[in-house]
Amino acid sequence: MDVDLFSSAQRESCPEYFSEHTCLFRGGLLTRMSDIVSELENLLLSEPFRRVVTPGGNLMSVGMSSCGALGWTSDHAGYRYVAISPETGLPWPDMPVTFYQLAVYFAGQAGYHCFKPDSCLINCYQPGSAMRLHQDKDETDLSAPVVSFSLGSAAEFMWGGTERSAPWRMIHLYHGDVLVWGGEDRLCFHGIRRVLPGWNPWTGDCRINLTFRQTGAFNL
Ligand code: MD3
Ligand code: FE
Repeated sequence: MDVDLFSSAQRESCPEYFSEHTCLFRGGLLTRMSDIVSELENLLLSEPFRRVVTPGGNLMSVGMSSCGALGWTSDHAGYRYVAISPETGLPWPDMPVTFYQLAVYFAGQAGYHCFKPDSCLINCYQPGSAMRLHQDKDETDLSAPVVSFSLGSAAEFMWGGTERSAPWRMIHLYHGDVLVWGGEDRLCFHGIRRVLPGWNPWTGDCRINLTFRQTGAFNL
């Protein structure tokens, strides 16, 4: 049988493993970008990006929105998931079905077959914004993976170890990339060192990142 290893379909279905538990689907979203961006524009109308303060009192440079049953937030009292948006006083917008299906699809491709995300955090990085090295540990269910979608400007992603002081490697994340991580990598320190300058028709000069999580707050 003839197999064209260089067709885009083959490339998209071939992930790049950074470890046993973490893999990257380069350009995995490119064919679905117009659906994703129109869903995103629609939900940002009711839940626009807002900047939150850390428990230490620092205003984050990243703009945030959420959809799904729970949304991540932060204030002087701490980091947590809440069911009501502090911005609108209403439940977060529903997670668009296309988002849910794509996140479940890529989790499955990475070997995580029971992923049922109940939260999607949407981060907006303007030129100059960054996210310091941190661990994601506000979820109750740390056995579930996290799925991330990158849109727009490229970024320098720092991927460290389970100790803050461990060395980190840099991975560039580009428009359309999907990163899935779980298992023992779930508690790795990570961050965004910087967003590269650029412009594109989808996000202008920004980078938008969607992270899908199964918080463990519900039995889904
Ligand atoms: C974690 N967001 O929202 S997601 C966050 O690009 C967050 O907006 C970043 O960190 C962003 O909490 C990065 C991608 C990611 C990728 C690999 C990881 C997070 C990871 C590996 C281990 C732990
Ligand atoms: Fe994180």
